Amino acid sequence: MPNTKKVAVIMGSDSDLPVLKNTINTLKGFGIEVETHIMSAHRTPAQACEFSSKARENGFGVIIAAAGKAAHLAGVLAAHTTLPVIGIPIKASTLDGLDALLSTVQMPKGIPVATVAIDGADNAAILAVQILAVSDEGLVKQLSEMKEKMTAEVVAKDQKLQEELN
Ligand code: RP5
Repeated sequence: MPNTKKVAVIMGSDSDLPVLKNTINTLKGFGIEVETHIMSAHRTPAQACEFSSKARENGFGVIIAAAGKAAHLAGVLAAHTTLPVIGIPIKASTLDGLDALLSTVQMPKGIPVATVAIDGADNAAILAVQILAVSDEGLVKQLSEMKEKMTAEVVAKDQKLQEELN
């Protein structure tokens, strides 16, 4: 059955957008419908909770949440939904994103957040596609093609290296 679910891309601030553009573009490359919002766990907590509480009935399959510093956005969204939530810790402070990584990944038992690398915009999108692909063979095909392309690129780079060195 083809995927009809949307992916929500939520960021804590417009300053996160440069990183999130990769997430949005990668999702769109797979033909996924994306809805993007700025919502903050701290500055607009009511809006964030309202969005997450209604996300499933509003047709979303996955929520991606990106935030920097004391990054509570992904956790707060996860607290209000049964949808899978993917967290992207953003490098936005003098601590180089380690603050956001720990805030996002160290969730208490019962409220998981699937946390990708600091600024891991592409992997967040690919993981969301893999979740939706559980019930969509078209997405499975696209993911397989992406992996085959990556493999071919690395093999070509290795061949070039051998030619240069030998
Ligand atoms: C976080 O604080 C945001 O997600 C952003 O990464 C960081 C800085 O936000 P601004 O001060 O640039 O709005 O909540």
